[in-house]
Amino acid sequence: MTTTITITGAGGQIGYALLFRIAAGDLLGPEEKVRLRLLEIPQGLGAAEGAALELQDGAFGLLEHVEVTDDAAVGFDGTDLALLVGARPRGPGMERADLLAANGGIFGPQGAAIAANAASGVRVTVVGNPANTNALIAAASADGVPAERFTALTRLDENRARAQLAQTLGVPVHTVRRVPIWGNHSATQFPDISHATVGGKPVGEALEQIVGDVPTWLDETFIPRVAKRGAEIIEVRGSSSVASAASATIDHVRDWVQGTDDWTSAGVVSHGEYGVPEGLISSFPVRSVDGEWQIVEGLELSDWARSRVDASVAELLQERETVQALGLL
Ligand code: NAX
Repeated sequence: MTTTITITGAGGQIGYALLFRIAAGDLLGPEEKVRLRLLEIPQGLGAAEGAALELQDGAFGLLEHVEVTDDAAVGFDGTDLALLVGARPRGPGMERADLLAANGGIFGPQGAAIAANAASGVRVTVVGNPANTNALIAAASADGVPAERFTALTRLDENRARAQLAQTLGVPVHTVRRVPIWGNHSATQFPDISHATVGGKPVGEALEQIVGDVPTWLDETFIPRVAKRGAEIIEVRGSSSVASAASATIDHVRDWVQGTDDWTSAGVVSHGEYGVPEGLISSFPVRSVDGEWQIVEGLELSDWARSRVDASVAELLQERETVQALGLL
C-alpha cells in the first residue's frame, strides 16, 4: 500500500529533518510505501526542491514519489496524513493578536484546502505555532471533516518531561510512562507526573528520596524546565529545536495510525472532558485505539493540578476569543 503525506513548510528546518525519517520508514514501518507532497510558499520552494533532490539521492526503497508545490490544492490532493509545520513566526514588535491573525491567514485556507482535496480519512497534525489555536482554525475551516481529525503536537513536551524525569531518577527513559501534558503548547502547559510510573510502579517514593520536597521541585524545577526547554535549546544550540521536534512529530503520527499500548499526549478537540470547554484543541492524556485518539477519562486531579490545567485552558480560551474577534472562526 501507499500513503500520501503532505508536509507544509517542507523547506524549513523541521521539514528537512522530517522528510528523511519518513522516507526511511520511521513513520509507517518498513512495508508501507510513501508519496510525499512538499507544500511551501514561493520563498521556500527552492529549499523544498533541494530537499526533494536529496530525497532522490537517498534512494529510499519506500519512497514512491515526491512533489514540490506552492498550490494548496495540489499539495493536499488525496493526502492521508497532513503535517502542518509551516507557520508565521513571531516578528519583532508583533503582538500575540497579530501572530494569531497572521497564522489564521495560513491555517484557515489550509483547512479549507484539506476539506476540498484530501482523502476522506485524512489525519492532520499541526506543528506550526501557536499549534493548538492553529489546529482550531484549520478544523473550523474544514467543512465536512470531523474536528477529531485535527490535532496539535504536544508530544515534544511530553518527551521532554519523560526525559527530565528519567534523568532525575537515573533510569532509562523508556521505563518512564504516563507523563501527560495538559492544555496549551506554551509556557502555561502542565506536564503532570501525578500518575507517572517507572518500571510500572508509581514514581512518588523514588522521586521523594532524590528531590526531597516533591511539590517544590515540581513548581520550581521540573515544570519550568520542561516548559522553557525550547528557550534552553535556543540558548545552547543557537537555534530552535529541530530534530527533537521532528522526532516527536513522528511519534505522534505513528501512534495515531498504529495505536498505543499506554497513554501519551496530544492536542485534541475537547467534548467537555475534565471541564475543558467544548471545541477547544487542548492537550490531554490520550490513547490511540483503532486509529482514533481517545481521551483517558476518570483521572483524579488534585486542587493544585486542577489549577494548573485551568490556567493553561484559560489561555486557550483567550486565544479562541481573540481569533473569534478577528473573524477567523
Ligand atoms: P522554519 O522557519 O525553519 O521553517 C518554516 C517553513 O515554513 C519555511 O520554509 C517557510 O517558508 C514555510 N512556510 C511559511 N508559511 C507557509 C505556508 N503558508 N505554507 C507552507 N509553508 C509555509 O521553522 P521550523 O524550525 O521548521 O519550525 C516550524 C514551526 O514549528 C514553527 O512555527 C515553530 O514555532 C514550530 N514548532 C512547534 C513545536 C511543537 O512542539 N508544536 C516544537 C518545535 C517548533 O518550535
